[in-house]
Amino acid sequence: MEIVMAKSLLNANTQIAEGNRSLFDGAGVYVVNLLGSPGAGKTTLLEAMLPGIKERLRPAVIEGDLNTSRDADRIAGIGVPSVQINTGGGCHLDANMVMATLPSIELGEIELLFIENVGNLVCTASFALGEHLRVVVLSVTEGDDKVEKYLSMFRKADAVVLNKADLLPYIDFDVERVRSDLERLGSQAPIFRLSARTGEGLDLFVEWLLGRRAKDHPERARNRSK
Ligand SMILES: Nc1nc2c(ncn2[C@@H]2O[C@H](COP(=O)(O)OP(=O)(O)O)[C@@H](O)[C@H]2O)c(=O)[nH]1
Ligand SMILES: [Mg+2]
Repeated sequence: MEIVMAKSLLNANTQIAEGNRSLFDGAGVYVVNLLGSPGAGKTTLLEAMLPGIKERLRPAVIEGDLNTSRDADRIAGIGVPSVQINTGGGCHLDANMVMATLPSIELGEIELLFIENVGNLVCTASFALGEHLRVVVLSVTEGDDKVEKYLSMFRKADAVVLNKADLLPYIDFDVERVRSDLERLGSQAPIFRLSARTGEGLDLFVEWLLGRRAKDHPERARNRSK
């Protein structure tokens, strides 16, 4: 019984996510679901990337959090439109929450939308939001064994950001282990080793991200880029 209910819940979510995706596609908005543990550096990564990105495209951010609007405030602080979704304790965003937020975002005015999911490597993996790309942020302080432990999350990742690379000299973290664990999963996801704090390695990731947008939406990327 529980399994049947969980399945129909996920099916309903998938349908709403497909509706969101059509809206995004119709408006020419490329959407990135940013996932990872609490404290992995998702918001810091956005703060580091967005000043450069907004010189080239019009971005916006949906921030998912259990209770506060702290992350949305941080994004607004760098002059990028941001909307907060509070899940009221729920451990993941779902497509319905994103749909309910869309009236407060001018889709016609933006080209790139980041959705920072609730910090969690488990249930966030199961709920599509209508995104084009899934990026998992794994910080080196979390340990190099996480790919094997959170298979579903990493299997669905289109890219893995290994954040806090500035701390690598101080801790035991085997980057090759992450690479080989991903390969064993059959994942094609590129790994971007970077530091959102120092900016080391950030440009490569941003260029890859904007390149994926141009590849997935060639017409719109050409017509709507400034
Ligand atoms: N040393 C270091 N600290 C970082 C880096 N990125 C984020 N942090 C710190 O990690 C903590 C959590 O970052 P935050 O962006 O709020 O994580 P989130 O919960 O994933 O959004 C903060 O204290 C950040 O300053 C990094 O690249 N290097
Ligand atoms: Mg955050």
